[in-house]
Amino acid sequence: HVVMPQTVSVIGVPMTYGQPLLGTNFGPDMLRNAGLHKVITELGWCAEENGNLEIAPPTVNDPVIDPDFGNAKSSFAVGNSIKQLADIYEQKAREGKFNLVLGGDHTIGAGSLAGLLRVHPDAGIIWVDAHADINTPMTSESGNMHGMPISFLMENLVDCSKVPGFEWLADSPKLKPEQLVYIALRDVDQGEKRILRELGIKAFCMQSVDRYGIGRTMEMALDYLCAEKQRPIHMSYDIDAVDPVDAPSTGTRVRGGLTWREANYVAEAVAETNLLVGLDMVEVNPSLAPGKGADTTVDMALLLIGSALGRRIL
Ligand code: HAR
Ligand code: MN
Ligand code: MN
Ligand code: MN
Repeated sequence: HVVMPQTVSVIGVPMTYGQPLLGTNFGPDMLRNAGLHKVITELGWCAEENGNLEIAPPTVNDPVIDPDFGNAKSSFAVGNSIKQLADIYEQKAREGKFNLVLGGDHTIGAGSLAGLLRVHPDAGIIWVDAHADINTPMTSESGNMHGMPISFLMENLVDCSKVPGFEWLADSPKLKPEQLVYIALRDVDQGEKRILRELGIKAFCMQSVDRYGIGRTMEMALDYLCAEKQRPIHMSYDIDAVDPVDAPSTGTRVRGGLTWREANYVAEAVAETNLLVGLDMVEVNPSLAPGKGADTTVDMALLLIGSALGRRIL
């Protein structure tokens, strides 16, 4: 019963407070200036441009998390900003539009998922990333919130009412472990490994790509989410899933990532399901490899967006 939407709703979220490096805030405009709308319309979609959400910076007067509940840097600024994303994602999904969310750091994934789950509580999530982004404020060693967005959306993992800025998420629809699958993991913290194991979350790490190839890996991932019943899918694509050779301008590079073709194949395979209702493209930080490195990274991100929107080689 799921029909591919015809309009792509573009939402820029220039969030950078979920990690320590400035520059991820330029991601949305870099992608637009590099021809995002042309990519969308040439594939036969209508593009609806919503501009960038207003991201209020942290201030010294912001409430901070009680250390008894862990560390979550700038949670007040991050949480209040991504609440706006949850609301607009929900609205556009109800209108039957495809949500294309441009980051910004990966904290914005929590906003997309919150909005998505209000409309499609049974949606499937494909998280493509070098990292698992499922630290809680208690398990995180860095306190950087871009390493935490999934934990805030999981059932019974984080008490959001204890995290300033995230109170609104406390009574929001949550994810069950079986709704989530990872692709391309290769840098997972000890605490995260424990969470993945205890919750039984399905993860296809780079070793799976080595062993089975990307074709079989994606077949297994999509079967896991959709073999029993078709469900809407949201893909959250962290550009650092791609090998630093093809995506150098990002904050936490990890060697041994997806090749150019593997990265595109992930998006192509998901597009072929005709179940995709939303995509985050995050962690593009043009400031980190100015010039050629930034151009390469933006180009990669645009290609992945096109692949996810159904571009075919033949
Ligand atoms: N796991 C580490 C932490 O929590 C690093 C997270 C790095 N994050 C991202 N997100 N780029 O995928 O700090
Ligand atoms: Mn990430
Ligand atoms: Mn439905
Ligand atoms: Mn990452």
